Amino acid sequence: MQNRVIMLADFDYFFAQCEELRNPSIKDRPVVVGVYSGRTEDSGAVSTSNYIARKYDVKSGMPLFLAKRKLEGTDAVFFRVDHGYYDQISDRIMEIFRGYASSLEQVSVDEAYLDVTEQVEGSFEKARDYAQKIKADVKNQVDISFTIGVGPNKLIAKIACDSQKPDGLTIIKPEEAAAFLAPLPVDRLLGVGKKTTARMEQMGIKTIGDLAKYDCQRLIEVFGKALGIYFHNAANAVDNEPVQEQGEAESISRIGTLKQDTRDLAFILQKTDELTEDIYREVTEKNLSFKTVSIYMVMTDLSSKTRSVTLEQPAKDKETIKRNTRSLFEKFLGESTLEVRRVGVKVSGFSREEPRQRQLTSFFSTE
Ligand code: DCP
Ligand code: CA
Ligand code: CA
Repeated sequence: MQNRVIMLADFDYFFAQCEELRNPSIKDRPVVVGVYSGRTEDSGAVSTSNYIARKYDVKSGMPLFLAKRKLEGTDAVFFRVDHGYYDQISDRIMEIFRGYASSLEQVSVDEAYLDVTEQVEGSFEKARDYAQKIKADVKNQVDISFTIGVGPNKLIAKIACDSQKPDGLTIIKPEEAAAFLAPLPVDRLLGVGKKTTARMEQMGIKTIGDLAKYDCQRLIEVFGKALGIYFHNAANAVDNEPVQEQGEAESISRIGTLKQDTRDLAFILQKTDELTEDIYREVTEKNLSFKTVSIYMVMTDLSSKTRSVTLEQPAKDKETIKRNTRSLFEKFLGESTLEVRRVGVKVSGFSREEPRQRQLTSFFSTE
């Protein structure tokens, strides 16, 4: 088998970068995104922060009051998490990635594996240019930066990606992989937590290199067959897991910026009809029916809103999207006095239409 070329892309300081994207003037200030519990003004935890805030020792998971204290005297800005908005940005980038890979496996809102073996003809030299091209394309279209790790498998791509952030690009060729892993502590491997680290330390195993040389039979005795073999292979940079789609997309959406801020329904619908054309194309390609239509808007004061309607029957036609988008906007404009700056349309609640004929055939086929 030809060697594989696998990439892991991980968006830089993602939630905070999204906030910078819609408020460009804050880019050179410390930015903190928090989950506010609502008990008191400052109770809650830091979700993430930009790299300027990290210089002040602000970390994910830290209580917000502590982050505030560390940033005292600076012009830091704090935001409340807005998952709807981050998902929209993420969806747009994943859609771009899809065009660059034979298969795409999204692992979280800000991470995806791309199998690009065919696209770069198995060459790690070509992979460097290819990765730069993907970065530039996303920068151009969405204006978000991210870090890429490239390796012969998912394991190496992931560890390569973690080794230099932000806006990094680390390429580990197959012949370099074992030496790259060797000096790292064992807990850098997926599945090696606190307990396993302690147990391995008792056995004299500290680094991945130690683990690679350790007798595989003995590992199986201590950790069981499956885990023992996995540790042995992983430490030796062996990982044959394919890059796999994680099932169907849960929604298809598009957003766009209006030429000017407005409350004019016709002007808004002109834009959403454009977005709908695009959504409809994808829905048709994937042969999906949807049960929910949603609209999304960012107002002049940069607050964002969504509204949804659930259909009585699953639908798959363009008119249903347009008609529901229209009535959602009509209703929304009646409730708000602000002007609209960006708009989005989303369909979700998918089912896949399978012709009856085919269901029967596959039922009777035995291969
Ligand atoms: N996140 C969170 N709470 C945490 C860790 C992360 O809410 N304890 C959220 C916010 C992050 C997003 O998940 O933006 C992605 O997590 P990452 O670990 O990839 O961290 P970032 O993208 O923020 O930063 P980095 O540049 O280090 O990847
Ligand atoms: Ca990230
Ligand atoms: Ca991540």
